[in-house]
Amino acid sequence: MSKIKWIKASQILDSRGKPTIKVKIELESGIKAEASVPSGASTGSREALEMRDHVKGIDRKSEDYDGYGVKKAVENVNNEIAPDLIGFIKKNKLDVKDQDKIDQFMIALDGTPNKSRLGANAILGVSLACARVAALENDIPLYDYIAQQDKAVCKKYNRKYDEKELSVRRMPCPMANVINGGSHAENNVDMQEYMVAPYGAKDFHEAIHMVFKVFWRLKEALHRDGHSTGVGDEGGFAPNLSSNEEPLKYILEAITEAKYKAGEQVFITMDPASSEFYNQKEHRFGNRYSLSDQEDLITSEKMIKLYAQLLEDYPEIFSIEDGLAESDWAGWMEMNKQLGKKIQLVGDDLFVTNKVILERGIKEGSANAILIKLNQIGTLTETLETIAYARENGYNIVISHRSGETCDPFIADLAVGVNSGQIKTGSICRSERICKFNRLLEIEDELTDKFGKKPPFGIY
Ligand code: 2PG
Ligand code: MG
Repeated sequence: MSKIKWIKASQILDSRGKPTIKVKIELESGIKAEASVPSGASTGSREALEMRDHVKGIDRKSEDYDGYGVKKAVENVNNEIAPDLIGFIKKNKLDVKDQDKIDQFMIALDGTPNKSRLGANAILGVSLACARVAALENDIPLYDYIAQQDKAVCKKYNRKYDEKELSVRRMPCPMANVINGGSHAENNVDMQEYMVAPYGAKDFHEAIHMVFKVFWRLKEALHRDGHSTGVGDEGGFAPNLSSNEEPLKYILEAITEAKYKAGEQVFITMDPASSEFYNQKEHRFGNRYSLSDQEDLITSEKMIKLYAQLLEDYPEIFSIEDGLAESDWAGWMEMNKQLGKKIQLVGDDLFVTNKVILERGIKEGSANAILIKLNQIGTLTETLETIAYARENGYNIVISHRSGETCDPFIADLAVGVNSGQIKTGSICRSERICKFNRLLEIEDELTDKFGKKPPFGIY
């Protein structure tokens, strides 16, 4: 394995037109790779720090890119991380496939608990570029390289590793976000994501075809009723609707029109992203959630009741993510007690891909699944550590994009590499979402050619 020749970061734009980081890397063998970092809008407050150039106290509009620039993070890669990491690798006779040591070095170099000195975006760009170039140098697909790293992480941290299941690559079922609301769209729907998930598909190709059918039948239904079919940040439609329940009616209609059995072949999943409509300061007897179709602010108990009612009315709902806010730990415990046996309850803002925070959730019985976003924690190794811990504790894993994306399909390989069984990467619209689906279609073909049969699909 050859040594790293150079690492170089630059500022590019994400799918919202806001700056983000791209990192390029070249090995002495001449092999090159690159990785780009995504960015969230409804971010959890405990996420690792995404470094932006905004100077506190200065009017944003007077700054380059309204203060959203990532030049400081780029400089941190080019002036500090790159030279120091290359020196560290040389000195310790390591090479680029020592992912764990590379990531641990950057964590120590940063020296803060949330990567706030160098920026999680700077560190993650380097971490992912190293993984990709190491896979290329080894001449193996990125998903196989990630699977090797997964196994190594399990060994290092003494986590359970199911050889039989994890040595065979599995395709994830997509959760496709066909109606966007909340902070991902300019409409009046409070809840952020209404998704379709074809868990009943036999393989990934069929799953995408099912999503296609439902997406287009949905567009026709919305158009028929005079609703806008313009799309939101993640490529789902973003119409103004009369309630937070109406998207479910439309999706159900679209599934039926597409000639699929809802709740058997195609399911509904939701991400209300409720931290976004949770009022930290409001007290009034614990009434803190504000939904525009409710008369007043409501309590966690009332929120749970609303979900329980939705599940009665729409038994096709398979999964709810961030049904309660990131700080509402007591509410989560109660929600999991009441609903956790019936559906998948996914912690996103609640856990922020952080193993230490997940430990609390597991102790308290907060949820039964975790959303995994690389940039919430900031290195590949830490992400794999959280996945291994979640898996060992019987949690379902959902690999996720961010609402601000690039055309880097890294998460497609990550989902296959760790056999997550599920991936959330937007609707089948907008290239930054489609490129992940296209990569997964390609991976399924590759695995089918290699083994002479389709790989397993979905949750195991
Ligand atoms: C979420 C994500 C991705 P964001 O809440 O799950 O859909 O949104 O990247 O804006 O945090
Ligand atoms: Mg979420």
